[in-house]
Amino acid sequence: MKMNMTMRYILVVLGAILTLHYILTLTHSSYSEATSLSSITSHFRGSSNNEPEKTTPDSRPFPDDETLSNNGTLVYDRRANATFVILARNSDVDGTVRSIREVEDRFNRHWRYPYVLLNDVEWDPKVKERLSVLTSSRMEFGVIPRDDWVQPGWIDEEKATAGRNKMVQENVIYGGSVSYRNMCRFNSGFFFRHPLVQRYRWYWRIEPDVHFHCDLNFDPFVWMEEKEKAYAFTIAMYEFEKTIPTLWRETMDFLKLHPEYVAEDNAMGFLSENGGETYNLCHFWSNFEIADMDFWRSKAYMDYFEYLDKKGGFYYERWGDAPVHSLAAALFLPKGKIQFFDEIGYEHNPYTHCPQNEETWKKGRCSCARERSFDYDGYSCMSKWDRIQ
Ligand SMILES: Nc1nc2c(ncn2[C@@H]2O[C@H](COP(=O)(O)OP(=O)(O)OP(=O)(O)O)[C@@H](O)[C@H]2O)c(=O)[nH]1
Ligand SMILES: [Mg+2]
Repeated sequence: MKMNMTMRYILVVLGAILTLHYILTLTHSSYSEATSLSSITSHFRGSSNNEPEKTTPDSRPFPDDETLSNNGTLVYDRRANATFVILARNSDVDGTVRSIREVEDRFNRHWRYPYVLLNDVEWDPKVKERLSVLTSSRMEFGVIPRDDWVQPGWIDEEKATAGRNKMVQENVIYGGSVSYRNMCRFNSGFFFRHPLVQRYRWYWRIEPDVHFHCDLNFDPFVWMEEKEKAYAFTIAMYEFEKTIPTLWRETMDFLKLHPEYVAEDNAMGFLSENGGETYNLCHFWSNFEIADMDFWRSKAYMDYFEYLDKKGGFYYERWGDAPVHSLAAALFLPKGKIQFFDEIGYEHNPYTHCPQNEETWKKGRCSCARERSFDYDGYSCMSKWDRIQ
């Protein structure tokens, strides 16, 4: 009899609890969510790998036209397979710190794209430490294989020395430097094949001691991918003719061998005043580049680089990666795949590109003076770019 009373008591209490639970579930959605079976069991499963990475409010992009989808919600989870690439020496550490700090502040703290740093010698651990603290993004340090950097054995050293001496006499900047030539050849034909870079499709080249003057309110990698662009620049100018006396002729000879590589709607009008007979020396300033490495890895570009490399002009003359990249992009790509980014305020001593569009300049909170932008300086090639748009 006593057992029966106890049982009855327990059943009444249980019934009351269940009724209360049922009423709360119907009337309070937050109570219902908190006590649902899936919510309770998720505590034991741990967080799923498929969940999008949580971002702090601070790491979200600005809600502007580009980042808002049609229904007004933030779209910040689309990413490109992209990286920053920085070639630097250990002695460039302070300038590299300054560049990365600005990249982070103006853009990458929202997007968290990784960095690949490349060097022709081992990285100093102190340099790695100085650079790693600047970002929560992945940062990898690579050493360049020796054969991708040093002057190849088949270069005639006597001829190369004579070429350098001549340039020193003519006061050509870096005219006597072999390491500068190594750097130009590496940037022309090897950086995109480095094992640490190989896994990415898009890159943004950064140099030590450059400046980014504006907040970037959109992701240029995703934008370029969506618009099917392949190469982007902010500054275009004339090359020193003494560094590339035979580059145009060699390029035209290559095109005779491979007319199939020339794009139909190309940008020859940017490079030449006479339909290709002579080169006007205009090129994109390659210390800033955002580009699709599938282009550099294409058969057209690789054949072109191999052809130029065998001619030896990286050492007998002082061919820069800027004119080499520019000639290839302007001739092998339809001009619509090349993008001038007015939005990106950029400075590499002594020139600055500052957004000319006033709204862009304001929205980007730019620290550069619009009227001092290099765009229409006498030494700029922007007017040659404009005329083919
Ligand atoms: N590891 C390494 N990096 C180099 C070497 N020479 C140049 N670089 C890097 O290559 C890039 C281009 O070199 P710069 O010396 O800036 O050449 P530049 O931009 O034509 O000339 P500046 O007006 O002096 O900046 C920079 O990121 C340098 O840090 C080198 O010998 N070793
Ligand atoms: Mg530089």
